[in-house]
Amino acid sequence: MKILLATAAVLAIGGPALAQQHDMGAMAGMDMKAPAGAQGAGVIKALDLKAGSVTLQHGPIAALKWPAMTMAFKADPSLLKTVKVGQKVTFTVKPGATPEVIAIAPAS
Ligand SMILES: [Cu+2]
Repeated sequence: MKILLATAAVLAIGGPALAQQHDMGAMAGMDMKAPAGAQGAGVIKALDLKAGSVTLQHGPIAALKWPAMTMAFKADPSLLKTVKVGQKVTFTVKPGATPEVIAIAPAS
């Protein structure tokens, strides 16, 4: 009987511990993706869904050491269907030779 109780206790502890490990694995995956994007906020000045570009008047992006400016970014046209010119947005930039907006959403 004592052995059965001990086994039950191990299983009870083991359940949440395994769940925690799983969460930590997911977080590790997110950490690996983090350097690929920097968060910014700004206003949409122009959209070109055919060319796949968005012009943003954005605030400073500390993670990239960018000052505030107005510039055009590459963006997947499907991302740009959810926003419009004049709208305040938050966005994620993947820096590079041609900086790309990889996520964009109306600012709440
Ligand atoms: Cu810029």
